[in-house]
Amino acid sequence: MDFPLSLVPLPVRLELPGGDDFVLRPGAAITAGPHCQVAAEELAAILRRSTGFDLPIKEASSTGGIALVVDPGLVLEAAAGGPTPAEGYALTSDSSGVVIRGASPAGLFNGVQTLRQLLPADVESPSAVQADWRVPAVGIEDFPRFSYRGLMLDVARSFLDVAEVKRQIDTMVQFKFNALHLHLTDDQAWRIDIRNPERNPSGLDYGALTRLGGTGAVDAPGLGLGPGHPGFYSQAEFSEIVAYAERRNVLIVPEVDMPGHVNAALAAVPQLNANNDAPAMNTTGEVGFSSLDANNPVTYEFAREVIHQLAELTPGPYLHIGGDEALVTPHGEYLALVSEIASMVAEAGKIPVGWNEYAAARIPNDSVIQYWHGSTSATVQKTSDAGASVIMSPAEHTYLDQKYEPSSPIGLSWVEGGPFSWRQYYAWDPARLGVPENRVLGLEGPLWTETVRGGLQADWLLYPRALALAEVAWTPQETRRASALGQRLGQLGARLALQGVAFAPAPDVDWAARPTSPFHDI
Ligand code: TNX
Repeated sequence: MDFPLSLVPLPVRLELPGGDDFVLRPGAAITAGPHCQVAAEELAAILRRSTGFDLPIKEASSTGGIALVVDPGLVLEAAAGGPTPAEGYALTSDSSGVVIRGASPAGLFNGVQTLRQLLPADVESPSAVQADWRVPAVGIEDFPRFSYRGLMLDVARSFLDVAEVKRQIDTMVQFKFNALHLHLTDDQAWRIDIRNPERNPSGLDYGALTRLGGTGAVDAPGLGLGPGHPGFYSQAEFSEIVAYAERRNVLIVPEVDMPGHVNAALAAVPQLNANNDAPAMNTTGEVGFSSLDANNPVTYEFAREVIHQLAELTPGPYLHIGGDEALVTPHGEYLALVSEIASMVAEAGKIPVGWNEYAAARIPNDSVIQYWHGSTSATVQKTSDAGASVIMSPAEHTYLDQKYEPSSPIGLSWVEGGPFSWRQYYAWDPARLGVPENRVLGLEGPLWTETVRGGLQADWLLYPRALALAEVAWTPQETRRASALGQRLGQLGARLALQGVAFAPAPDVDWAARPTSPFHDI
């Protein structure tokens, strides 16, 4: 039986009772109970496109179709003894129909993604095709190991527009990722519109952040690539991304990187500099050369305004303030700046997130530390003394910007032990480095874009490695096997290719189909 071969992440419990398959036929309906409308519409949109069936969404129960239920009292035997899995679901199918019960709308949405993968790969076809729309008889109980399962897009070094970000969301959600961190600012550029506020004591022109800062992008001719893409999100566009993500159970975590990685802000807002002496925009790939000034009152006025506007645009609980690689910020000033900025985040009603360097500063007790590199001691200490939690992004297991092999046309290679195939991103446990499992919120795979030009090249570095990460974040550690994942990746290739995802066909996987390469212009 080869059907479970398309399931990524692998469910916690999968039973094959052996009865007849369910076959989806032209007259079938989707039955949606209370709180099921969004999942029903998402499922219907995919199924209608590829099957050509009408698939009306009905309230009353009918037979011979797909029934969706949200049941907050859902009991999963497979979760006995553990916490109530809010994102959990149960899926059963037999010849009479498919029933998906979610413990919440998010759980139901996850179950719908599993149903997609139980159907033939043609279900991902962009237009109607003839196929035998068969779902094997299964009993699935499923829930995530970690509640935070994220990817990061660095839209600062090279911009991805709203349509490209939405496409990335569409791709990631089928693997049950539920967080998208947007790295909105860096030395090279500033990508989020900040309005000039009514109360503006120093008369700063925030509009210049995007008017000038939005034109920047990385341009490192040494890499043999063209320049990065310029651009920025208006506040309305950012809200459009947030709403699109929210509907699909994805939390947007916006990042404004401070106090380092700020050259674009320094270039746009002269008052942030001593003697108003603004630097020129800088498009090199250098890191660690810029800093906000801890002794300049404008720094705090600026940071507060940016954080408050971003907090208003963000319904989710987290606001990421960077804190990495502030190599020219004197350490005492770094600690003072980060403490102050983190408390501004709390004052704006959000939980601060920062790269692990920031764990050395005084930060609110419920802060989140994103571990990427270097010493773990401050991170471990904050989780044990203060109750902080950790998002694991150890570079050697999650950095999606790294090359696959020395000959990869794009990707960086600074991380020790690289280059890295999907296997390396599968062979680790996020409960590590002395952080207890209950302090690990989850994991995130960052895609830095020094070498990435557009969404299809992003796909190439992300997939298949992000699939390994999706399973690390979801599936119990003891049931994961690399050889079994390799087989499932091969099957998933057919789906990704139909979706137009330009994944990298790893040589150690037997791919059912391959996409078009995104490198014709390199
Ligand atoms: C380090 S990871 C950085 C980024 C670079 C990345 C390239 C981190 C918190 N900072 O500024 O883009 O390496 O891999």
